[in-house]
Amino acid sequence: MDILTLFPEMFGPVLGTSIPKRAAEKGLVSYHLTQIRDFATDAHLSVDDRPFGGGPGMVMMCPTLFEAVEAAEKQDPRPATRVLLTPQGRLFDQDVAAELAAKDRLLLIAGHYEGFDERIIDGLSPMELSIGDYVLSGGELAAMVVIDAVVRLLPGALGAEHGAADESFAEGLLEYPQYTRPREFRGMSVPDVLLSGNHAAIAAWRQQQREIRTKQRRPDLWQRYVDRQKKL
Ligand code: 6GU
Repeated sequence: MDILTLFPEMFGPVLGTSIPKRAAEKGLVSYHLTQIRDFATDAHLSVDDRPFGGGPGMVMMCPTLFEAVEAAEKQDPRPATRVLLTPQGRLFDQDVAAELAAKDRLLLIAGHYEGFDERIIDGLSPMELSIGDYVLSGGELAAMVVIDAVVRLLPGALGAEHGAADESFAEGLLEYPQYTRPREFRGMSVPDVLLSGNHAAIAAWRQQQREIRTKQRRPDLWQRYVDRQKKL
């Protein structure tokens, strides 16, 4: 997996912790960071400039980014699926994560500043992804969100006891409430059914809780779930 960024130092702690770190240690993925500024072509090492036509902010320039992408892609003969992080992109969700997890090789481009010269989109034809309807200072955090969600779907990334298949969103429903010791805490107790040892009753309760929660909290997900069930 290639990551092109002006702030490679932001990625170290995330890729070096927890599941992303373990996945790399297991050889399921490797991370190659490219500093976009290393490919600046002018004396000032410019990566961005003022927008033609005026307006606020700075725009990521074509030459540096094209050079960086081409240099990174040359390091590996497999063609890369290019992903550009931008609030203009398709909304990232679990389905997109699964789609990306199935790709041979990913190349993520995290920009900073107001935006990208449109010829970056036209010339590199990346998949454009947004992680939600809010504004971040740059694509770096978004790239890390995408990496984490994708890497944990790689076969073997999670322990055998914990598959990614039966998680929230995999089936389109939110998770059921969880409890652990102690049975009684500050006057709050654990639902009796979970202590009953009746596995069928527990499964039924959990499914009911998932449905109630999804209906109440995420009517959008509930509608999609109902529509999917109808088709099956
Ligand atoms: Cl991908 N980039 C930026 N800059 N802001 C965002 C985003 C991406 N997704 C949501 N907000």
